[in-house]
Amino acid sequence: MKSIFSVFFFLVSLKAFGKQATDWQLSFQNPATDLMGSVVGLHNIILIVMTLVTLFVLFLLFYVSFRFSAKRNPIPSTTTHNTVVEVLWTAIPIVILVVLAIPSFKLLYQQEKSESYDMTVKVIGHQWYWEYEYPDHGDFYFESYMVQDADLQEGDLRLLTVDNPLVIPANKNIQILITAGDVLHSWAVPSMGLKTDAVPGRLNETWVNVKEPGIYRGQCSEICGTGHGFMPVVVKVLPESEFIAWANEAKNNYAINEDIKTNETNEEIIISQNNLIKLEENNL
Ligand SMILES: [Cu+2]
Repeated sequence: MKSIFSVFFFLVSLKAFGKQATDWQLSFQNPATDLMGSVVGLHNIILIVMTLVTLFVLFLLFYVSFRFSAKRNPIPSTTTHNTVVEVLWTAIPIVILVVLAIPSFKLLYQQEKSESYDMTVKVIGHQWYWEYEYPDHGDFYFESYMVQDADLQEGDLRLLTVDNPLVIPANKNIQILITAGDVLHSWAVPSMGLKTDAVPGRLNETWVNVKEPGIYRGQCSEICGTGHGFMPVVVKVLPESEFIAWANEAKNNYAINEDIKTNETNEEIIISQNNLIKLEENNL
């Protein structure tokens, strides 16, 4: 028995490592945001309530099977109604549901919006990669593809590594706008408590404030075709100063929508993979 407990605690302690799913992980990943802390808190409350309810019902089942078996209760009662008991078994579950609904709705609203935002990023799901836009930092955008098995470097996580992660600063309220270019996707990072559907033609909103810099991982969580399992989400959280440096560099490295606007002759359009396409003037 003791060894079972020690294995259990070893497995529980494993989840303290990393900001992604780990082997033999039990329960949630460590919360990276206050929001995820609240999600775990609500989960724990509901788990306790439902365990108590289940145990109570189980006890009743065993009790009636024992107490009112044919052997112990040869002449059954013919009672069919009991108003007090019927009111109780209707009212008590309603009270339990209302009590659970209050923190649950509070959390739903909290997940949807923050009071103020320091910056916005836009996430667009495609078959089968993510696209990230930075409207507040020069309106550049780039695409985030999974790194194929053959190209993985030492230490890279298979199916959870991308060429260009989403980069955001730590300890900032970041508005995340989510949509899709083709079919339904869902942008999910478990340790941040985020899972928002990416719906074509609709702009969904969520937000995040990550406390610690690091690499956080998630996956597309809405089945979107054959590549569904191959479009991981990787979020790199940097201290603010490093983020600003990154954004300045990224503005030059990645496609710059501004160029399209400011280029009067429209001779060059930079596409997202940094290839220059020369377009004939009469084609435009
Ligand atoms: Cu998808």
